[in-house]
Amino acid sequence: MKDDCIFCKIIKKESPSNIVYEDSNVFAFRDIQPQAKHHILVIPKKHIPTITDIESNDVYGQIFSAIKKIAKQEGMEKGGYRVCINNGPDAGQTVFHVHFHVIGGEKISDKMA
Ligand code: DGP
Repeated sequence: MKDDCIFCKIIKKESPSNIVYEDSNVFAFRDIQPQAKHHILVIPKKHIPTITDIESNDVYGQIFSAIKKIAKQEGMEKGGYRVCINNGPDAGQTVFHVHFHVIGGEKISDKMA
């Protein structure tokens, strides 16, 4: 945990969030600026700044297992959804605690950039 990280504060419930899912390694909550009907941020509980800093592939397994459950829970399984990561400042990463955007619940733009 990093004291000045907003997502660490959200995990610790020191800052409020709309929680969608939680297990021992993964936390998920609704994005404050949704880009579609459903826009959920799925994050490792461990503070890792960027995907470049991920040292164990276990993190990806834990995250994608959670995403699969969340998609079912949110009713996005059938229609599909987008999973994206902004990695680093050029890609628009603004919060330096790894987060996977899960976006769907409606037809979304096919533009990736
Ligand atoms: P990115 O640009 O990929 O780093 O995305 C950061 C996302 O995090 C952005 O879509 C807005 C969201 N966000 C930032 N601060 C908060 C917060 O305090 N609460 C919630 N729910 N979302 C936040």
